[in-house]
Amino acid sequence: MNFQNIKQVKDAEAYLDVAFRKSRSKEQPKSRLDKLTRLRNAELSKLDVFRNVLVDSLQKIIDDFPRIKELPMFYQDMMRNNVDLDKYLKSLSSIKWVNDNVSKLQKDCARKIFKAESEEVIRTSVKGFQGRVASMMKQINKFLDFLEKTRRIMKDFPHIEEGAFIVCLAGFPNVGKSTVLSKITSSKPEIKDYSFTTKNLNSGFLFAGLKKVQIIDTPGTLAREDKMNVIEKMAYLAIKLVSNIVIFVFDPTYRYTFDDQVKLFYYLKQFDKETFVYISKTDIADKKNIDQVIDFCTENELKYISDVKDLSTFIKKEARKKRE
Ligand SMILES: Nc1nc2c(ncn2[C@@H]2O[C@H](COP(=O)(O)OP(=O)(O)OP(=O)(O)O)[C@@H](O)[C@H]2O)c(=O)[nH]1
Ligand SMILES: [Mg+2]
Repeated sequence: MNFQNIKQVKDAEAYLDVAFRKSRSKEQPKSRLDKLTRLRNAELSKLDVFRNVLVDSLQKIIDDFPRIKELPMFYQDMMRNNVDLDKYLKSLSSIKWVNDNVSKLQKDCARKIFKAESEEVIRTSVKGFQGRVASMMKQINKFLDFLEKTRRIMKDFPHIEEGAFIVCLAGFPNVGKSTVLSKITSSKPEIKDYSFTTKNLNSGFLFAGLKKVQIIDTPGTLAREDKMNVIEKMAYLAIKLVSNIVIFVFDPTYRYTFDDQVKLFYYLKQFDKETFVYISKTDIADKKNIDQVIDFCTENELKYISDVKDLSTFIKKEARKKRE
């Protein structure tokens, strides 16, 4: 899925401006018809262009935004997690409402123009039509604005590569997940020495032979089910719905305690994914802390790795295994 192709949603005035401009610039063929007939023809064709331009651009918005139920489960949950879905549906149906009405009003107006026996009737009919359309567009401005905000959220949803072997990096904030991603793929995530640097799902790729491997760097989470925020939920969705394996990044410098990290490790077990431990920051951590993490892994028969090159090799091996 790639939501980056959804076009920017503009405000009501912008759509009206384009429709007016294009209808005004519609050239009228020279003719020897009388003045009233010429005006009638001119207004009818302008009306047509106006309707077509407006309805087409609004329809593009409706077509661009996906129907939730048609999305893969991961994106359905991402939408539920990040977007007010009632308002989303209401926004799209309000645009459809305008489109249906513009077409209806245009037909009514065209009928009046056909029958009109004076220039004044033609002009007032057109004005009345334009006034109604402008007022409907004004009514949906808040929905257009909402959809534009939604588009900006959706465009940051990660693209999940179909058929790829998906690895999620999980763990507490600041443990070094994004650092791992930057070292084993060409991705350049933001890396900072404070917690909650990553606020979205970053991802990068590597190859295990011909098999594509997608590494997803999730935001740090805190193993607190009751107070989970939207960003933490996003991390869990990726683990639960798209990952083949999880690499739990364990930080032995203990900015977050050993016990807390173990608690999170067990919390992630609920997603029932094969989980391996990567011990980060072995260059600066106390040896006794590193040993404590190693002991924990050994006691629980967990595969652990503490060198980033070994991690990359291990992931490739797992990806190849899944293909067989
Ligand atoms: N010395 C050393 N520092 C590291 C290592 N891995 C990460 N760091 C540092 O730890 C800090 C946090 O690293 P990040 O990779 O941003 O951590 P994160 O887990 O992605 O953090 P969040 O996005 O907040 O969850 C940064 O200052 C990194 O430079 C490591 O192996 N050795
Ligand atoms: Mg990060």
